[in-house]
Amino acid sequence: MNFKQEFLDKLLSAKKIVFFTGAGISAESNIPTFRGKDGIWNKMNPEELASFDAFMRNPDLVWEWYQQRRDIVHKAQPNPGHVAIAGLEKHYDVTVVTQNIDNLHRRAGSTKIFELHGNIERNFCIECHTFYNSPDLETTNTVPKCKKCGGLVRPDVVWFGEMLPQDEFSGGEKAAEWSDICFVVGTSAVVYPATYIPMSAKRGGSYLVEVNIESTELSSYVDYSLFGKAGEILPKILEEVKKFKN
Ligand code: BV8
Ligand code: ZN
Repeated sequence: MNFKQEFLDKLLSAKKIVFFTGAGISAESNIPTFRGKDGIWNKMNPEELASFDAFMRNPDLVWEWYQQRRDIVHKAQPNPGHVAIAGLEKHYDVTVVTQNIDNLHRRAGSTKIFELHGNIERNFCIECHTFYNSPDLETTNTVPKCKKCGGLVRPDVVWFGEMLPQDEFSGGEKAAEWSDICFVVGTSAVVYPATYIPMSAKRGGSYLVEVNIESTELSSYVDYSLFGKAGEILPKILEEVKKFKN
């Protein structure tokens, strides 16, 4: 793959790099995306399941949907895209700001991660906020009850209409603002306020690089678009870096 010289120059001089990622980076780990042709939301619209109202209306249905997704995540492995991002930590100050709840960046070895939309492996009681990691819950398909107070236990993910965890969002935003390069990988860039992150990077003077199999809402806004699979492109970027950084 031949990268344009301007990008290679940026890679050479950069110190801080941010990866803003979405479901597309986990597609090659066989985790379905949200809005793609195989998207999980093609079969239903997100507000139907990924909202507190939906959970209160039908807790067993929403819990079962997350249980199914957790099973997929447990079978999934980090792919070369996740691994390349972790590998770049040897050469740069790398921060991952992800919309994904699948824990694959952490499992790939990334150490600085802001999870804007929570993590499917964590759950909490809606009454007393006791936290439960998935393995501590008997994995039934009916919503678990809190061992302390009997309240309903929900996934620790950000549903539509819910605030993002403030520390995660502001931490990700600050990393983006101070970054030299901000990669936008595998996201349709339609969900807010998450999509403000790459915009903060641009405002902070960062060089914006999009990695996606197709153009998105952000494509006209980035400095450089790399069309292709994240699992193929990101390892090639790591190879380039190794040429001049070793
Ligand atoms: C908020 C966690 C307000 C749960 C998710 C009506 C009511 C309430 C709010 C709204 C509303 N209308 C609009 C809003 C705002 C709403 C929003 O942005 N809606 C969108 C749909 C318009 N936002 C919210 O509700 C947020 N909260 O606004 O609160 C508020 C304010 C103050 C006080 C109180 C409240 C909360 C948003 C978070 C929702 N939770 N997930 C769960 O996962 O179940 S969002 C969900 O979408 C995932 O997190 C996902 O990551 C995210 C974004 O999707 P993508 O990651 O981009 O995935 P997608 O499938 O779309 O795209 C995949 C891309 O990858 C594609 O571009 C594809 O081409 C590419 N690709 C595919 N394969 C590859 C690839 N690229 C590279 N390589 C490949 N191999
Ligand atoms: Zn409780």
